[in-house]
Amino acid sequence: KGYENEPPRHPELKINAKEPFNAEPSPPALVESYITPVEMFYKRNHGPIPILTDPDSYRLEITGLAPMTQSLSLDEIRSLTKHNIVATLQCAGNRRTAMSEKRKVKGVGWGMAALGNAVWGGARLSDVLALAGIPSCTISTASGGKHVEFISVDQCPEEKGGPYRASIPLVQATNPQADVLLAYEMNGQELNRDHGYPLRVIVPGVIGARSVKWISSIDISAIECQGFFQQRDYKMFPPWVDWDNIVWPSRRPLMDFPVQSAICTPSEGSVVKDGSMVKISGYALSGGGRGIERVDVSVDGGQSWTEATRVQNGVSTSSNSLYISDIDENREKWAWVLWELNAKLTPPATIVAKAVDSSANVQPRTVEEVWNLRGVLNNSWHEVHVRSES
Ligand code: MTE
Ligand code: MO
Repeated sequence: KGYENEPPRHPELKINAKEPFNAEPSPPALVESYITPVEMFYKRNHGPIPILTDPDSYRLEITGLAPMTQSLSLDEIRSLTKHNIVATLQCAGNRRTAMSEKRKVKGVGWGMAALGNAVWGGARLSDVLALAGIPSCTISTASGGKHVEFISVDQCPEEKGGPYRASIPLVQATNPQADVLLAYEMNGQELNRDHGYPLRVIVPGVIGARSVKWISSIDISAIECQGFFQQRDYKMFPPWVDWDNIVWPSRRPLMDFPVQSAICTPSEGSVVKDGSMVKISGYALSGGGRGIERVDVSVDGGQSWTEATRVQNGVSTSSNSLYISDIDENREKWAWVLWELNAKLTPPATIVAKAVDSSANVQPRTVEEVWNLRGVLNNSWHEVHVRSES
């Protein structure tokens, strides 16, 4: 079935599906460092990990409605200006299990750790597309190309259309400020097989599904990608749409993710001493380059709120500082915020967190408001319940 050559993985990852391999770290481990170590980074796959072990024979083809076609070697891509962008990749299915607990949804179950923050090193997609004769900030090419489709080599199940692919608008792909990368490094190391070796796309601020791994070609097209994951998945439907009345073309593919936050410590169901001070910590992020304005935390189920403190505002306190110093300007734009609050708890208590982004978007209060049959974009207020001893 093609799963004989999977790479080794960290034993502490929680496995949500084995074949294809889908796993996430524990919430406390996730917030231990601002930059997520590669081995603790969530892994989300739709098929076996392809074997692309010969970097010398690798070629990235650029085809379609571009002034010129291209066939680029890894060395040619590496010879372009290298950019280091700190960006949080988040799966649209993050927190799906909690949505499914309210009403069953379809898809691999995920806790709250289907995301990670890494330093991605690579060439700007806009620089690569310039080699095919497409200038910066192009809405349409002369021959009518308006979308950039990324095509991979991994074999997804037949009914899901073979090799994984996805597209983004050409204007975003060619906008240097959108920071779309063709990455060959993750946290200063060569990209590993799980995360897309030798080359992957990183579309900052957008659901993980568009950041195609193991990319083999780029097609400039008049229409958006017609593949399964763009047209029949990763779309958001209202709560009243179910499998018997779904009309896929009625909704657009998901792109920017919404404002999100979660409590990573203490863990759900923890025992705490009455009146003790407890450190509450978690993450917050928003899509589209919108930063986090504020994170509010409540220890009385949402009746009163206190603003949490940002603990690592992009300046790492750990050994990551080496490559942090190398990061391009405006480095907070695409990255999460880690936050904490010391609070006195009187169990039983319900801890709640909600974030506000720089456009004043706030998380919705309940899962019901955002429930959808595919279980995507659960960004409802996150709750953790703590209890007293005995
Ligand atoms: N690219 C390919 N080729 N195949 C895939 O299955 N999964 C996508 C995206 N790119 C996928 C892919 C999804 S849904 C997500 S969330 C991210 O990769 C996960 O990236 P990661 O495994 O590096 O965390
Ligand atoms: Mo995803």
